[in-house]
Amino acid sequence: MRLDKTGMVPILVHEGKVISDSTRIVDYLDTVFHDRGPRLAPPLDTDLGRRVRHFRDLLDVLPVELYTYGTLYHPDLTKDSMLPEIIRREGRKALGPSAAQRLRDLAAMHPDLAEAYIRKADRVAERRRKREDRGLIERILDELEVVLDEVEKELEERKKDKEASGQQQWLCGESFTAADVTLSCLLHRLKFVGLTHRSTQKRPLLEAYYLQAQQFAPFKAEVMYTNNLPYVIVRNLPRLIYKSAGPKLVVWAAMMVAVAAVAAMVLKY
Ligand SMILES: N[C@@H](CCC(=O)N[C@@H](CS)C(=O)NCC(=O)O)C(=O)O
Repeated sequence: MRLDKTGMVPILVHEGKVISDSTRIVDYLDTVFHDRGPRLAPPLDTDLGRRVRHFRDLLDVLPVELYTYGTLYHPDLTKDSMLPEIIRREGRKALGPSAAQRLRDLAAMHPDLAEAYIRKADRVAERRRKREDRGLIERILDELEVVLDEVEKELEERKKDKEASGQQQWLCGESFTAADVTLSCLLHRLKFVGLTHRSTQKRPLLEAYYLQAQQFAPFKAEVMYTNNLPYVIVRNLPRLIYKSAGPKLVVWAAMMVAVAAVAAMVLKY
């Protein structure tokens, strides 16, 4: 909330600069680290650059948050979700009226941020109404399919390019661009929430694209694990313990591990 008064994530902090919104973050990284590889957003006076802009405009505005949380309230719209029912139930609870109350409590605890917390609390009810609106969720999923149909058509062009050049292709050309950042992460999220029957399952080139993304080293390293719930929980455990029990418990746990490790070495276990 201190970093961005809208209280939305993701936020990037780099060398004291605060950048929010994933589109702006990708543009920032592309500018600052432009010498590290092909541009994520190539210049607009090239075919590649124009294509990337077109597909970013189309994909970056998709309501991913609503696909994720809307389907928590309407699980029958999903198939083979990777979210167990207990997590869905807890998710619905966490997003309910208690969320607004928590934000109001935080407003009271942090007077300097009170206005931002109250504004966010006011948004909670509106967002809940949207998530519960089955007609709306069905409509945005239908709209998603229209966009994915256009993506599938574009991938047909890339397939021809690949046949002609023998080079591996992404959505807009040979390099992995900002449009691919959005598309690969979107497909991964749709898989997580159980929406492959509306995306990759009925579009063979999109399916092949998703498989290719999963083999792509940066995706493998940074994104792949996000769908692995047990791993995500274990990875976040120290932070969760720290948040709920404070630093003391973490220090104690670290000391116990250190003592156990020394004992194991001494006793040659
Ligand atoms: N277009 C934004 C969307 C970000 C977004 O939807 N963030 C959600 C992630 S769950 C969020 O922070 N929601 C909290 C809120 O709306 O208060 C982006 O790509 O950065």
